[in-house]
Amino acid sequence: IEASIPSASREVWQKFALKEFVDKDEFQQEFIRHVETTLARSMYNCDDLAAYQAASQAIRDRLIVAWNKTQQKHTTKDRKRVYYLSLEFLMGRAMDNAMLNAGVKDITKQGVADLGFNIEDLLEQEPDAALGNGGLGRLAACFIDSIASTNYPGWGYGLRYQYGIFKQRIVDGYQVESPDYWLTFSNPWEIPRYEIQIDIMFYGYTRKYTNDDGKVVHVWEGGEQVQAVAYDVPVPGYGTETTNNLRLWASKPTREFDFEKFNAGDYESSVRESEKAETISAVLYPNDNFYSGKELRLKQQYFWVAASLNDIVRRFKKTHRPWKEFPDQIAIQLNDTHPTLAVVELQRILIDMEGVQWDEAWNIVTSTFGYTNHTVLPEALEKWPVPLFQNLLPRHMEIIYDINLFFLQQVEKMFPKDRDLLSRVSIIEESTPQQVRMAFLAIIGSHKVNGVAELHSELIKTTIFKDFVTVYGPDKFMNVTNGITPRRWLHQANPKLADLIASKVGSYDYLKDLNLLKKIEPFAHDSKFQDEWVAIKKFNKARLAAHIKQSNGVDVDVNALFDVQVKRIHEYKRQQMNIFGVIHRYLSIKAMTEEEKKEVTPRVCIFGGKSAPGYYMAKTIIKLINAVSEVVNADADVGDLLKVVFIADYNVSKAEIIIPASDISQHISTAGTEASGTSNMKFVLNGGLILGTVDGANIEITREVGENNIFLFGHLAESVEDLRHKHRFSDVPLDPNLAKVFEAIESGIFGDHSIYGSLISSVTSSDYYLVSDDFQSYLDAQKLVDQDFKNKDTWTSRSITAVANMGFFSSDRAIDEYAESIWNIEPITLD
Ligand code: NTF
Repeated sequence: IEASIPSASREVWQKFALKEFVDKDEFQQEFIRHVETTLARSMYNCDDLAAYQAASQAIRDRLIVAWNKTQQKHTTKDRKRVYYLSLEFLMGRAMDNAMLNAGVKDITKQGVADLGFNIEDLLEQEPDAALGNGGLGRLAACFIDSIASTNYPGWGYGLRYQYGIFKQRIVDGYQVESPDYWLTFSNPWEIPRYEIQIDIMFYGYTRKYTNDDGKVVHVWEGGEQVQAVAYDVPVPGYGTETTNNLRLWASKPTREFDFEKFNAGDYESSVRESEKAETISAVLYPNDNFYSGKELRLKQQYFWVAASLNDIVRRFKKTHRPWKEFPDQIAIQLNDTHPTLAVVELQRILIDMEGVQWDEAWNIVTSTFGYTNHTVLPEALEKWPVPLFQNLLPRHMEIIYDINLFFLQQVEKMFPKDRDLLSRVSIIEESTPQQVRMAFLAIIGSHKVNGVAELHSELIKTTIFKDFVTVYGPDKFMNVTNGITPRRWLHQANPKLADLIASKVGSYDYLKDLNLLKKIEPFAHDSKFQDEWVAIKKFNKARLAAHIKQSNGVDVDVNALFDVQVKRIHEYKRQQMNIFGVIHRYLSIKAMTEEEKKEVTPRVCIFGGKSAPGYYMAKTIIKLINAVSEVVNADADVGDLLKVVFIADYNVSKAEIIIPASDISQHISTAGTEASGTSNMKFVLNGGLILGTVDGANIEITREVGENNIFLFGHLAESVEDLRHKHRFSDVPLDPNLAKVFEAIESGIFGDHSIYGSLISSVTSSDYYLVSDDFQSYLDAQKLVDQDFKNKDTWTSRSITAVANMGFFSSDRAIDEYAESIWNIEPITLD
């Protein structure tokens, strides 16, 4: 308020208020101004990189004007906001998206062309903002796009990692990681807020005393201090002025860093200490669906949560409302258990700093938070050892004990003498050492818990969170099926298909109301429409083929069936089953006569994805794919009937090229293990069909597009436990086709077979992921794919019908569901 300009001076401000560029001329003016001032260059010294920077500065300015208007509006309207806390935001590139959402793509494209540049080349200059591992991080990115596009007041809070997910190279068939230092050139898409600095404390000790009013007061003192600095990333909505905020925190040394050492003349070690502060937000942990229990990770979590809550609480206090109104103004969504400390931190702020009574505070806390679970895999569930926790966050540990005590007392009252139940639902696991179960804390601290697809939301109620359904009843648990933003995953990735669809829908309105896709269904059998549809798929395949030629040196035939599996490499996602299937196909072709070969549907099997650096089995799978690729692609007997390609360094930008080019994509997790999957939705939205298991969102995709338009196979989730049990307690014979595949590997045709020993024995011994059990069913489904692909017209009509029925999978729909049933917020449109 003190910084507000007195009314007498406002006239001048208003006279020169910034305007967004509206046409090509104005864009070019801005572009040149940025080349000459921001970049201190000229027309004699402007390469693609400089041109990208100037163009993005011009677009960024535009976003900032809209951002300012939005924030002012939201502050004045003073309505409830949502804060989406996610340790990952896998944003990808910003420029194309900003142009599309702001509606300036055409003028920018023309504008740079006149100035001597090609927009495509400029877009290629931008590094991906790869601040996430996989589905969870990309979901957060789609969600903030949808929150802005549907005009909800909402912010994202995350960490500004200096190093995003590592870059992957393939050397001698193996994954090699190198750091992703994405901030080499200044990042035009962020606004540093050096004035927003928040002190964050770690370690130290707690003590309590009784104050003059006879109240017990808890204090947390001593320990290490670092500072959180805010960086704001504007998030433009599509076809609306609404531009929301993604606030990312970076850690910096506090100004008073180690004064003692400094004064004692130990300058060097004092500076070294201060540098340690920056390591907190330096690097993204590269694990997907895996918990690794590192102290620095817990530090990241607390650092981010404490900074975000301090910010949220500060904003709330400016409104001078009573504390009990906090949940009427604020909803906070926990993206997985990573931000669960926020529950404890808010309780601590309320009781220790603001003097609110425990019960009132706890009411406020639980009304504020919602928790989304994204996995049932036991190895992914966060459990922090009590000693580590206690040492880093002593006051939080005390509060957790109290939360647990009150919770267990409540359970005890409802189910007297059920000691077993008490120990099963306790936040503290009685192991050595004891562990803090973060998911349990998140459930107890939230008013709603949701899974991310129907099957998954049922599974959490009957397996990992069963006892909590007993305690709270079923209404606390719900489903919100994931979604994807059609702006990036249709218009941006596949502009030609977006245009063709618009020509039948009558406008691009379907990008805001994806159910309008239904309007193309009547054209599923229209031969002219089919021809255009096929031509676009071919164009996209040629674009990918060119990429493959450049990166892998392999020629692939665009008329072949493009079969794609791109996602993080994980045993549960079963890339091993895919490559075993490829080997089976290779052996079959090798055994064919020339006459028989004429009947084969030519295929290009495309793989991509990163393995966690410490995940031995996943790395072995990558090695096998590359070994098979080398042999198959060089085999003259096979020629164009089969090619195998591993595309290195799969990321958001590569996904935008790969996904529109698929005929078939594989989503083949062991039933019950893939919570939802979201790339399955992206592939179908781009006219590819799915080969998949009855798992995650595949089930709902089947319901929407019809079972004729998807290839399903494999055992159902309900049989998985029995099958695993059988493997443990009796000899289950190996699938005979799989046995032949293993023989081939062991014969050494793909090189040193000892490399693959553990991969094979994991199937032959326990087969936890049921590769052998599902193998025949998988081969049968593949055979059907081969046959059906020959019938071009039917295939194309299935592709069109599938796309027409994908409306449900817009992340706009998912966000509306969260807004309505968890956050209780409403859109605010700018007048
Ligand atoms: C992932 N979970 C799931 O494995 C995917 O199935 C799902 O689509 C995405 O979340 C988004 O909901 C995780 O990454 C995590 F962290 F929970 F393991």
